[in-house]
Amino acid sequence: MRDKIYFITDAHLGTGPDTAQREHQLCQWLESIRADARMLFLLGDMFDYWFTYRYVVPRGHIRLLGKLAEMADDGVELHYFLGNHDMWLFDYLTSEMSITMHDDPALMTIDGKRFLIGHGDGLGHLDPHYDRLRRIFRSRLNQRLFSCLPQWLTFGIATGWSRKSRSSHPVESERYMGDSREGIVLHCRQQMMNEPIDFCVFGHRHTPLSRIITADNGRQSLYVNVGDWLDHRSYAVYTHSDGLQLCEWAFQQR
Ligand SMILES: [Mn+2]
Repeated sequence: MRDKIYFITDAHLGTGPDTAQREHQLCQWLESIRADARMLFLLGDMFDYWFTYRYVVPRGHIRLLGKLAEMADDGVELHYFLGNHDMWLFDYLTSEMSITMHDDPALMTIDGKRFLIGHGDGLGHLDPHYDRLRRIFRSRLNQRLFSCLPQWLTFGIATGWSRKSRSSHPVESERYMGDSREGIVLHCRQQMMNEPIDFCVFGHRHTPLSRIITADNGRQSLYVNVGDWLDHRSYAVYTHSDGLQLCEWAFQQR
């Protein structure tokens, strides 16, 4: 029966020596949920870099794309929240496999529960430098200009940038810094002031986490960070009977 809602995030396909293996395992996991998935939420940065041009798309990732297309054809409702590495997907996944794209976090009612779902970058406005960068990257005019540059150049810039941003991230950023210092949690707690939210589900932090968060007005919500498919092979699943569970995929061939 199709009654489960799955969340997956941050596979960063295209980077690291094990990228082909990660993609293969991701496809195995997708195959394992295919029969009981009602909805699948991809929370962003599934690709380490992507830019959809008007007539061409980047090489690679065809197994994942094929599997997602199969699932869409099976009737699974697919949603993609743009990450900071793949915000230039534009309408590609929508036109190929009817995936609903989300530029920003969204509040959705599923099974009578209120879900706040998103990737998670730039939330809480803790870093003005990043806010500026995000505006530049998301500007339609800049995107149009970027698409006019030769592709060998733009892919060189983007993959170099991506490698640099990863190596400059200190290990401490893995640690949970507390409810008032995590941008995503700050954002969730602000939203909870406006209305009750049952579940906040995000990615971007690369650290699986499930904890109750409390807004200043006393409202509580379950915050789940789905982790990543880079180091953790973690995912989240919601069912009516068990609520929202954070899981790690155990597979034989690892
Ligand atoms: Mn991210």
